Amino acid sequence: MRRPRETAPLRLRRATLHRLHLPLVRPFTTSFGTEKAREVLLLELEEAGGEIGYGECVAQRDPLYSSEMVDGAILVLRRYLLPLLGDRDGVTPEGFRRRAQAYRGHPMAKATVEMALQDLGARRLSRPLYEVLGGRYRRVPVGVSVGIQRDPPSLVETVRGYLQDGYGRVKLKVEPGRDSDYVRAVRKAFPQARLWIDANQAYGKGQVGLLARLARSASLELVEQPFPEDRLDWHALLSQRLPRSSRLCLDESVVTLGDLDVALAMRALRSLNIKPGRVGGLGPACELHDRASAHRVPVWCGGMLETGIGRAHNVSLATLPGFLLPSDLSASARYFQEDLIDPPFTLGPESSLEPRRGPGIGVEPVEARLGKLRRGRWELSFP
Ligand code: OSB
Ligand code: MG
Repeated sequence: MRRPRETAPLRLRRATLHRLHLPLVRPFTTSFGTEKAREVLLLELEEAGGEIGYGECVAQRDPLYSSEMVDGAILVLRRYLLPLLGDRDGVTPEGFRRRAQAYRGHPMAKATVEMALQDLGARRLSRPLYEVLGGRYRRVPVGVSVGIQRDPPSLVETVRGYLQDGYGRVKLKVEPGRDSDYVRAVRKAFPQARLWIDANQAYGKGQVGLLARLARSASLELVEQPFPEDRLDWHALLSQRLPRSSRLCLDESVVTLGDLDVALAMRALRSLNIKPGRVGGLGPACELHDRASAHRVPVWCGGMLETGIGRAHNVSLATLPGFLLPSDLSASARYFQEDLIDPPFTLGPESSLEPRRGPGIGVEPVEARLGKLRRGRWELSFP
C-alpha cells in the first residue's frame, strides 16, 4: 500500500490534556467487568499556526482489558511523551513514534499522541485523514458489540433492539457459564443474523471443545480472543477445530507487528481486530493492516467505547481496503446520551458509518460539553 512516508514537521505551541467523565447509556459488561461510564483522556495539540489536532486515549479507568489505565496514562503522557513534542524543528507522527520507542510499553498512551499528530498533519494539508492514510471515501460496514446480560431472554431483547436499529452484525460478549445458552437463544430468535462472540481471554485450554461446538451449533461467523493473550498455541488449536465458516480472530494478543508475524506463523488467527488505540496509533495500525492483508487475513476495526473523536479516527482507518469485515463502530447514541461531537455519528444505509469529508478527522469536540464533563486539565506550553 502506498502512503506518504513523512508528513511535513509540525511546530507545536501547546499540548492540553483533558480528563472527562461520560456516562454510558447502559452499563457494558464483559468477562473482565462492568463499565458504567467512560473516563476519557482527550489530547489537544496546537501548532504554531493555531491549527488543533485531537487524540483520544482508549485506556480504561482500571487495568482490566490490558495493563494500561487512565491514571497511568496521564503520568506517562505528562512525564515522558508530551515533553518529546517541543522540538523546534517540529515533529511528525513517525518521528514521535521513533523517539517514544525508547520507553517500553504504554501503546495506548503513545497512540493518544500519535493520533493527535496524524489529525493535525492532515489538517495542515487541508486533506481528510482517511485519504492521507491511503483509504478512500466509502461507507464503512459496521456492527454492534453487545455486553453480557442478566439472562438469555434479556440478551435476546437487547439484540432485537439493535437489529431494529439497523445493525447488520452483532458481537456477543461471553464468559464461562454465560455462553452456550445465551448464544443459542439469540440464534434461535434470529436465524439469519450475523453473529460473532468475544470472550476477552476468559477461557482455558479445556474449553476448546465447548467453543468449537458452540461455533458450529450457533453458526458463529467469528470467535474473538477466547484465551489469554500469550496463549497463541491455544488459539491455533481452536482455529484448526472451528468450521471453515467460523474465523478465529485476535484482539489483545496482537499489539506489535512481531506479535502478528508470530501469530501468522502459528496459524493462530483467520481475522484481526485492529484498534489504533491498542497498537500505538494509526501508523502501526496501517502496518498491521498491510501485513495481514498480504497474508489474505481480513481485518476490521475494533472499538473501546470511544467518543466521536476516537471514533472519527477509527472510521478513517476503516476506509482502507483490507477492512473487509464489519467494524465495532456504532452510532454515538449506542454509547452516550450526548457525544463530544455535534452532529453525532448516526447509522447509515446497510449498517454503515461514513467518514467526515472535512480536513483531518473532520470533527471537533463541542467546547461547552468539555467544560461540563471535565474532571481534570493539564497544559504544557512549548517555548
Ligand atoms: O474487546 O472489543 C473489545 C470495549 C471495551 C473493551 C474491549 C472491547 C470493547 C468492545 C466495544 O467490544 C466495541 C465498541 O467500541 O463498540
Ligand atoms: Mg475484543
